[in-house]
Amino acid sequence: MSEWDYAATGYGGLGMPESVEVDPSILTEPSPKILLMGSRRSGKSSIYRVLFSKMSPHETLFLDSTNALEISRIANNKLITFQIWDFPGDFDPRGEFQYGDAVVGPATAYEGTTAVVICVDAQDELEGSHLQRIVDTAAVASEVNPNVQLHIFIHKVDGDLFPSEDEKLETKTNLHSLISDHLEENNIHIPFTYSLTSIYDNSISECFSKVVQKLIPTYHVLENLLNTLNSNCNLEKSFIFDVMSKLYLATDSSPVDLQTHELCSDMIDVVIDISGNVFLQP
Ligand SMILES: Nc1nc2c(ncn2[C@@H]2O[C@H](COP(=O)(O)OP(=O)(O)O)[C@@H](O)[C@H]2O)c(=O)[nH]1
Ligand SMILES: [Mg+2]
Repeated sequence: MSEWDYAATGYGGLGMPESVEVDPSILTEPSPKILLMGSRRSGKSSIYRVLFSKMSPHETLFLDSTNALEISRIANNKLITFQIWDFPGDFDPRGEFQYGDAVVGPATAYEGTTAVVICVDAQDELEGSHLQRIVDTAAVASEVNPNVQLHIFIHKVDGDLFPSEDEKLETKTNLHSLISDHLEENNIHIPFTYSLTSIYDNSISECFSKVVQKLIPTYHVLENLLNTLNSNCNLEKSFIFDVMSKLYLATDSSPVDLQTHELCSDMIDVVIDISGNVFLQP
């Protein structure tokens, strides 16, 4: 299999088995990690499966809950090479946990190039215990690794509860101040990014792209190259996409609007469909 082939191990690519195989050798690999944390049913596994195993959003309704840590390798190309750690909801961020026969502690989880994505269910009340878990995660992650990147996904901003952008922005403002006040009270001064996400639209792909971009050491070089490309070729906007996951790895320095991103994403599907048909012709 070439480095450009889809290779999310544990799934063996585009299949949808029930669980991801345990492979303790993954713990010693130096690749960057994205840790998916957050309360039970907040949507962590759905995000992973929609983005990386091509599960349709509606199929996630039938996902079993995750009982133990699941780690998958994503290795689509040289820039998109990382591990995704999908945690069970009741995980204690300060404690040790079992991965196969290995016991993994915070030092292993948060060390190296690591992004922590904490999912918060926007359709549910944020309970005190969940708020405390966010604070504990931030505290222990930054103790172990001051360079850890922390992201809050205010997730499930779709359906009847969010008929317009106004409701989404109001929820974001409320949760942002609730979480940052709580961090402040606990003397934790670490920057978080806050994003509004849903698996039912392009927002999850857009926001996850930004998480991945921060793990790419050459991101600013790519950004500058795209700026030069735009001015030399008179382009309005340019992206570098990973075709398999449809995440964008880089874009020029002008702001991204969701519609342009969505259009590019749809065009990738068209190109894949057409090229599939062309190459399948005898
Ligand atoms: N409305 C809505 N439901 C979602 C979204 N993401 C996940 N879900 C649902 O949330 C439930 C729990 O998802 P799951 O991924 O198992 O949560 P986990 O326990 O955090 O891994 C499932 O029924 C999903 O269909 C979303 O963006 N919007
Ligand atoms: Mg899960």
